Amino acid sequence: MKLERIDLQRIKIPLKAPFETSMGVETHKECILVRAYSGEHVGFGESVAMDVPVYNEEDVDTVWYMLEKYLIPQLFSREIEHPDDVSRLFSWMRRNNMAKAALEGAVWDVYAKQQGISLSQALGGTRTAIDVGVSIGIEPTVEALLARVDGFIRDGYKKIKVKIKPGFDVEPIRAIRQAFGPDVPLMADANSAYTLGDLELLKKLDEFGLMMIEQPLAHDDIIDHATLQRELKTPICLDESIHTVEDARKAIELGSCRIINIKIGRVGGLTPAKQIHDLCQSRQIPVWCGGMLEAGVGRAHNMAIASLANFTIPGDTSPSDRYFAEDIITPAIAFAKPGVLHVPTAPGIGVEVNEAALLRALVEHRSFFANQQSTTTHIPGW
Ligand code: OSB
Ligand code: MG
Repeated sequence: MKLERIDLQRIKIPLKAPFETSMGVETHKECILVRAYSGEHVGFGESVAMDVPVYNEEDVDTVWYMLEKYLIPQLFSREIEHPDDVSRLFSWMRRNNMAKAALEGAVWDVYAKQQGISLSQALGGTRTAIDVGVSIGIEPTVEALLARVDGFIRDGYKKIKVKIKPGFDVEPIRAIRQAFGPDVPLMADANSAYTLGDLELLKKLDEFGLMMIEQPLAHDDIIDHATLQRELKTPICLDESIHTVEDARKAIELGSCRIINIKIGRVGGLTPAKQIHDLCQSRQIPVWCGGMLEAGVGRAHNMAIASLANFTIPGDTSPSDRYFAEDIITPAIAFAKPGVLHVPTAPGIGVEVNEAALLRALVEHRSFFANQQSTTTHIPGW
């Protein structure tokens, strides 16, 4: 496969409502769309880095920089046989997984379009429909949170995830259980807000029968999580701590978690995401697809990976209208029936970019051409 041109488009769209976590508050979705041109086909990718580096080390500008300086020139320098080659090609670069994933995802899409198959099929997905949950940010009051939960339960979401932080944890979880009963599939995500010093408090959450607690401890920890998991009945799910298939293997072997949240961007692309899925499947660790408040292109990629067999837990990949008044794809991603999305079957990501909506969101655009390489960047080993 030869790529002739790559476009980067920085976009910014308002969120319907602010999204607060223990890391901060988001009011807009800002990201980079990638278009990869090969022959008559165009593949799309979307970077999931946030506007500030609070979730991982990347932000929107570092993604642009890494793409422009290293990753695009390197992709132009080689003909690739298969999208699996891309993450291998980029493996010399430490981290910057979201930058790598944005470009790798666009190559996967163009590859699937060339083959005339859906991205789900190209990845070996077996599900035609996926169950989805919702991730609810920290609300100003417990009452406001209960109103949100009520609405999402009525909408049919298959998993309710609530963000917690010190001072907003046991009380809101207890209130949800009291209001909606023990059967609501409920979990909490702490985004690394606690330490082992909070053990007694975290143990209190055991009484609420949560599906799991996501990333309670430090973003770079798997040791203390293993200690904590031994003390808790509630399964721990790791998010921030898992960047590679090796991270996943070590966390599983240490007993740091019983579930893994897979985010394509966090792990550097669809190929590594699939590898982590396969490892977890072989170790009987269920996985689910996390979210980064993606716009439609990233959301379509998430649906494709979530169609793999071991994605047995509903993911955070809610429909477009949970986040945006206007998404940048058409048709917007919507429930086929309450709590269920149909995996697109058209070639590639199976959704079209709504160019008019994209122009309304566009902040910056740049095209790179394979035959106009001016860079002399030295890439080790290349
Ligand atoms: O920890 O899963 C997380 C959003 C941004 C950064 C980190 C996380 C999240 C979410 C939102 O929980 C998931 C979504 O609805 O996309
Ligand atoms: Mg999380």
